[in-house]
Amino acid sequence: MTDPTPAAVPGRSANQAARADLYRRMDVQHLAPLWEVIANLIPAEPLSPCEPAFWQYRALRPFILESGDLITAQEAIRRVLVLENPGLRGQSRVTQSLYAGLQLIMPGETAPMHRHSQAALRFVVEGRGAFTAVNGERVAMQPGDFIITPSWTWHDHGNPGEEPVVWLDGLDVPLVQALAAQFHEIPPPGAATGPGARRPPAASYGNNLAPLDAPPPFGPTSPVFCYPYDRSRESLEAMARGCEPDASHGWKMKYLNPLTGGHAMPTMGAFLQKLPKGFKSLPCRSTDGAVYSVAEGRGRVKLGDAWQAFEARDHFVVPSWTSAAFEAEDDCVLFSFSDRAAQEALGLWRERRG
Ligand code: 1HN
Repeated sequence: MTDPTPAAVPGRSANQAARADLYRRMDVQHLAPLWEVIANLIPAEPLSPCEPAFWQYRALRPFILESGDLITAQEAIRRVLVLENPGLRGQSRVTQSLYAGLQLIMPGETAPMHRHSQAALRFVVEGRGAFTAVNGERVAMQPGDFIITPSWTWHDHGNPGEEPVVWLDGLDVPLVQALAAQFHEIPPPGAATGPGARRPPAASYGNNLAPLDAPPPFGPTSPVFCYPYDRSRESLEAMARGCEPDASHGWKMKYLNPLTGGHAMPTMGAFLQKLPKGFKSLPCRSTDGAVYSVAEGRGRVKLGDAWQAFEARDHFVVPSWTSAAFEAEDDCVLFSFSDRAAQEALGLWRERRG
């Protein structure tokens, strides 16, 4: 009787010992055998330690406010509670490629200016009266606004208002780290913001006009750095009046760079979608792990195998290639962001329905 398993092949164990000896001798030359690891390097489908996770805003809000009593925005630089993926603890990651956190700025505070090569996006969760400035140009932050801080632009935040203001930060920190392209700079003492050469303010791009012959002010990033919620909502409603909802995504729109028609940012895609009351989505998975912020409504999301109820201001993460399905109890509006822009640019993005 022959045993077909390789371990039973005559001479196998001697061969194994010779291999181990080879590995040991070549190790000093910093050489390793691919055949021992190749299956993990190219799995049949995306493989990631990132897990589905859910943050109920009602449960985490007291921690945000408590941090407001214990540390100032000046001292913290950025007072943020990081949404750490439970499968990636200690790494400040919400997915393999993305960072997410909830930032608090109290009335009267400012968060100091700096710039970095990592790009940031904001989605305002709670409160009015704060602003963020990009290269010295201020924009008011209202709940539901989507705001961009392009790579390597000077930015600071302030709250001259009367309420605590909280927003979701999304950054491409782990992606930039993987590429070892991290730079960070603070202004020299006493220096005013360095917006660099004079250029048209971002506000001049907000009405479907661009200065003739001017180069894009932020390279591949949208020159429009605030997408106010009321106008985004109007677009969603117009879409909903014009067509049937997609079976998986309802009515879903992406935030655009009007100069290119592509994603607003080169690394991250950001989206707003409406799920009508009673909607039950067809499950869907895609290669871009996404972070969601519930803007309006109540419903349920199926993350992998588990259903989770959500309401406005809750946050959750759908990892790469994890099936997600939605059920809307009311009309729901969901904001989300992911690394889809980078994946599409690299020809990697895939989606599978059902
Ligand atoms: C950052 O600069 C901000 O500018 C927020 O508001 C979160 C997380 C990691 C690194 C830099 C901000 C950040 C960050």
